[in-house]
Amino acid sequence: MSSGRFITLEGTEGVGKSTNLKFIESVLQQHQISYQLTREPGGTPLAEQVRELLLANRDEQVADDAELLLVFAARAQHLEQVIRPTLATGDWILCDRFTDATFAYQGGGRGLSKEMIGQLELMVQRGLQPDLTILLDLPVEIGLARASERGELDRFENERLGFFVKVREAYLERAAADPQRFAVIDASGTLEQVQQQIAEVLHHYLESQETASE
Ligand code: Z5A
Repeated sequence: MSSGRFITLEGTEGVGKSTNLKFIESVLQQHQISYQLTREPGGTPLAEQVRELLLANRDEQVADDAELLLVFAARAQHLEQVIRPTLATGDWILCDRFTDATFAYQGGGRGLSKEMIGQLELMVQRGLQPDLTILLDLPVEIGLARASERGELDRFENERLGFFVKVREAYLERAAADPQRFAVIDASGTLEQVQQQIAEVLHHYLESQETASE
């Protein structure tokens, strides 16, 4: 049985990831693709506990290196328990954030070195990469205004505008460096306009997979 495909969804605060994940699921279902929806940090009971540790507001300052290592600890567990076994059955993985978020938040936002993140990536992923990454892109001010409609803010959401500007730049830099894997979606339009773009990306990708398997 051939390996399943690994699709990730990324973006800064308020870009509409949760809203559009449901749309992506509906497209996969229309194509009768068997998939598992999961997220990072999280995706297993242990990794979800690490997520709680990472997102909680606390009086103690969290060291940037500690944050990075927690992210990768959760990822190692997620890969071992969910991502690799699922892909091995031929099912697809649809993952809400993955390592591009680490390069964007811990690399761009916190200023940690890309080389150090890359070393952890190699250790934990051993070469495994998403097959397709959909990056929802939006000016930070618009995203923060959208997100402000939500309730209490977590530790990341409490960051300042400049942090998210650097996160966005890091995402766009990664997308530019790997245009084969990334599809950058302009998320500033209406939901219908955004979903039209996502549908085009997915149809193109699904067609390419069908052609490859013929
Ligand atoms: N993190 C990290 O630091 N390092 C890592 O390696 C990883 C993660 C993996 C939790 O992620 C945090 O973990 C994250 C980075 C860090 N922190 N932040 N920020 P998360 O993915 O769980 O958190 P999130 O960014 O808050 O994701 P979300 O819940 O999916 O939010 P969203 O993108 O803002 O999506 P939304 O709730 O669907 O949309 C926001 C609002 O906009 C909502 O009211 C929608 O109705 C509205 N919306 C959506 N689309 C539109 C359009 N087109 N027009 C108008 N309004 C819209």
